[in-house]
Amino acid sequence: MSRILLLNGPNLNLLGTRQPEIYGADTLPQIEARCAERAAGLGFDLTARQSNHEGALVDAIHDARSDCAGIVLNAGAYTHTSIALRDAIASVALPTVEVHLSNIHARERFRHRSHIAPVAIGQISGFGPLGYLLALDALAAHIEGATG
Ligand code: CA2
Repeated sequence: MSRILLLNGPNLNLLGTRQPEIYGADTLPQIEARCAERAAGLGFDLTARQSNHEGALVDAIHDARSDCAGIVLNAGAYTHTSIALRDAIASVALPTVEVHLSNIHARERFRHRSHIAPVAIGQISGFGPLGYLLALDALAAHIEGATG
């Protein structure tokens, strides 16, 4: 079975503990479990990883080359700062869907710019944890050739 990498960046391990009005009440393990179920329904295995460290996220993206058909990525604040993550996505050339729990375009100006967006096949932002499931649907459809 093909595999998808679900990769979450800095501070997302704290989901469900603070700022539920922005990021929702679900914990990351709950989100990961729901994503694994959704992926299985779509015919994919799921590897879920999270790190607070930029280099570890780059390594996870590189590792995905060996066994993954695509990536769902919430790079957290690195979205707005990291050329290294952008380059990693571009270099592995795996279809990547960018996800944000909050609507980054409706928040502070510094969150409006994404370095990931130009190398992603699309961005889902503002739908809370549902966004991860929508991203899996979109990525599976893309991998199966149903979309551009
Ligand atoms: O909306 C998103 O998913 C973000 O990627 C979340 C990042 C933020 O820097 C991006 O601009 C948008 C921050 C994640 C912080 O996660 C927390 C979780 C629990 C409590 C506090 C922060």
